[in-house]
Amino acid sequence: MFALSLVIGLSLVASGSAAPPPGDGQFGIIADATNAYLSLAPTIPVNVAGTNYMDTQTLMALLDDNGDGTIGPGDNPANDPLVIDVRAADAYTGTNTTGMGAGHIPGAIPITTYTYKDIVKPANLLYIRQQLALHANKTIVLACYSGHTDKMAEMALGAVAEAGYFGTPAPTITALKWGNLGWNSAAEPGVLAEVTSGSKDIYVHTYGIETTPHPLPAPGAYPLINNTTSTEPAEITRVADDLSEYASNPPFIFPGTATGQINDTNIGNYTVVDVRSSADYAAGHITGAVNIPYQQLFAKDPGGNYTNLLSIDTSKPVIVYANGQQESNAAVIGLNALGIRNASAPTKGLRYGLAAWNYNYGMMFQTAEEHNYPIVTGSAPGGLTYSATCAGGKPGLSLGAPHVYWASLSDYSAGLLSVDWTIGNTGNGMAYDIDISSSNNNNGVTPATTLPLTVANVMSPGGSATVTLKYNVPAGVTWFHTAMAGTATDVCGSSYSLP
Ligand SMILES: [Ca+2]
Ligand SMILES: [Ca+2]
Repeated sequence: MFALSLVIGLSLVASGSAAPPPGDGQFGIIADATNAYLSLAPTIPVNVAGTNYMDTQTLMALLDDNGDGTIGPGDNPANDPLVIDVRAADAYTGTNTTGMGAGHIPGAIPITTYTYKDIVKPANLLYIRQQLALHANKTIVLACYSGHTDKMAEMALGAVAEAGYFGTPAPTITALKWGNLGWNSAAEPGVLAEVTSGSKDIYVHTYGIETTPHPLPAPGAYPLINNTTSTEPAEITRVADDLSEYASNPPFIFPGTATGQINDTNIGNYTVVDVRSSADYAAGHITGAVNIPYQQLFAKDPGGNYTNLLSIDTSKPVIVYANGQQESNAAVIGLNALGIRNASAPTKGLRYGLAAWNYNYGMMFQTAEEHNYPIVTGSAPGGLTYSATCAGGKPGLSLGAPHVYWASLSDYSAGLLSVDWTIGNTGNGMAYDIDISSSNNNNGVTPATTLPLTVANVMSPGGSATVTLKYNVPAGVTWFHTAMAGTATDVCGSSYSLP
């Protein structure tokens, strides 16, 4: 809890000031955070080249330090990363009855809403901060079914982290290669079964490939990104990526001839972006596709402009593809977050990548690196406990001089007083989830605004946010004393109170 109080004199009467114009610069903030995250991604020399993965053997070695094949007694928790399972609840608990999940990696936590799409919602981020605080190894490994949807969660969380959400240094954020399928085939037998059985044919085509290069068109205008009035880079990025997780769902479009699918004859209705390397593009690409390698998508040109992003023709629906689907799943999060999409259709990836478009040109459905590492069932993380000390900086909340006014003649007649409060973070650590929970006043004044009232989801040191509270002021009252109480959390996920 924090408590803030001031005396309000009603002699001060003024009109409300307009909010500052939002939106300027939000594009650059989101693009830079996304690019910063992609620039961290190590190269892994397999069919997910250029994307950021931890393979299952590496994770097993971290969890099973003594190499006895089990995870628990005798192993050292100090180097364990925070594993976040982003599958549905029944896959995590092992109660799924249709064969899409038999349990989870020991120690892995579920996010509270059990969907990768909600990874950057405040409630999940609080849980992640609390859990990360317990881990000495500040590495987050996201794990889904088969290593596809976790790439969407990874891009969103990674960009938010690079925008400063967790403070400095940002935690390392990666995804588990092949997800729970690679960890234990019993944990997710569905995905590869559908492509290694007779149903494989419905995913594999021999649609057109060409080697003719297509230059990028002239760059278009910057989309206006105006999702939040916050000036915090972490919050601007968080809101954009949170919206994109839903706008992009599902993140792919199937090749095929059914309604809503793409094929040889209708591909010209789309802007197709090949995000593989220039060498891969030169060797053969989808007819009409332009080429922007994945890790250059969000980069500035030497002149400081986002030429690659703006060169994507959004007058038609945009399709992004690579050899597999991992890169496109990640890319669509960043592209839709930035408004790089057709006005009536979100940007999508190609389901299973080039391999599904033309089997001869992709690297499709090769035997996954499957293991039978231990899994556990039930709703608990699996018996592993962590107890590192979180040593992040602490926020310090302050109350700025209020702006007091009657917002309208009708408010004046009703005795409804408006007060703009500016709440700042004067500490040396990030503040989160800042709410005003109650307002206590004398002279018969009561709060008219419903409390709790959210002040901000994220506030960096030196940052501030303004909220308006309205008060019922009885006739004849010329001054009153007001005290507010509120709550906030810190980078460790602990509740914070002012001294
Ligand atoms: Ca360990
Ligand atoms: Ca062991």
